[in-house]
Amino acid sequence: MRRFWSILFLLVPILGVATFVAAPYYNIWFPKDVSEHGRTIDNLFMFILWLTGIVFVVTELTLFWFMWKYDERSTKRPVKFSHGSHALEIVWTILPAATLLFIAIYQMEAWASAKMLPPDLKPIVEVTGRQFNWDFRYPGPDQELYTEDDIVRTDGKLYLPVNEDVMLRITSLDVLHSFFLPNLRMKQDVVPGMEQSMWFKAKETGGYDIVCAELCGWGHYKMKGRVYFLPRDQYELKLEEMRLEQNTMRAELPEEEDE
Ligand SMILES: [Cu+2]
Repeated sequence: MRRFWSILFLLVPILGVATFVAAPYYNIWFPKDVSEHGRTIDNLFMFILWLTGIVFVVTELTLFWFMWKYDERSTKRPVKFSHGSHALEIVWTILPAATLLFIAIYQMEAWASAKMLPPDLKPIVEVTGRQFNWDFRYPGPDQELYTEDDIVRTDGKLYLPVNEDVMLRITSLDVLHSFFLPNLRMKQDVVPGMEQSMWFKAKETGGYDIVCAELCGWGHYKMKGRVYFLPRDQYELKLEEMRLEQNTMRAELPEEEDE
């Protein structure tokens, strides 16, 4: 029991690092990146992870070493109190400040590529978050949103063209949500009363998760969807299929009776 606490504290960096090393092998690491700009985001993440990881390990090892060396039972010398050191305080203020400033400058390009330079495109889908679903509105054949021929879907499936810059318009009907596409490394807060945009280019076809990343009420956990990236021709076929489906449903609605 003598060295119990120092050993226990040593386990923190060991298990902490082991978790990160093992995570990719147990498939609890990042999902596959299928976007054009995702690599920039991942590189930035890894850079910050290494930086903070090294600081974490060094701090934890120092803590362990102090606990081990100054164990109260093996050290009989009385404790000496210090009233601080100006030099030390300046060092531990400037070092983190300089590091944070460096990260702030270093990340600017990644942020700009993802959020600051929208392509000159019209939104091809409007995404609406509501408790607890993602609704999608596509422009119909006239290519204009908010017209008679819009296609509105509430089944949580979003269809987009692959290998093309895509612009989305994102709104909320009720509370704060966050439109998160993990495989595209994209996340956008959705604020009621505001209109947000999101743009990206997917490099691979397939179906990927859509999640809500903002606790938005009791059903937050089930506010999920899927985004499907299709080649241009299949995407257009899908739009046409959804349009016909919508027309059929509208035709089947009972006629309003005149009084
Ligand atoms: Cu939500």
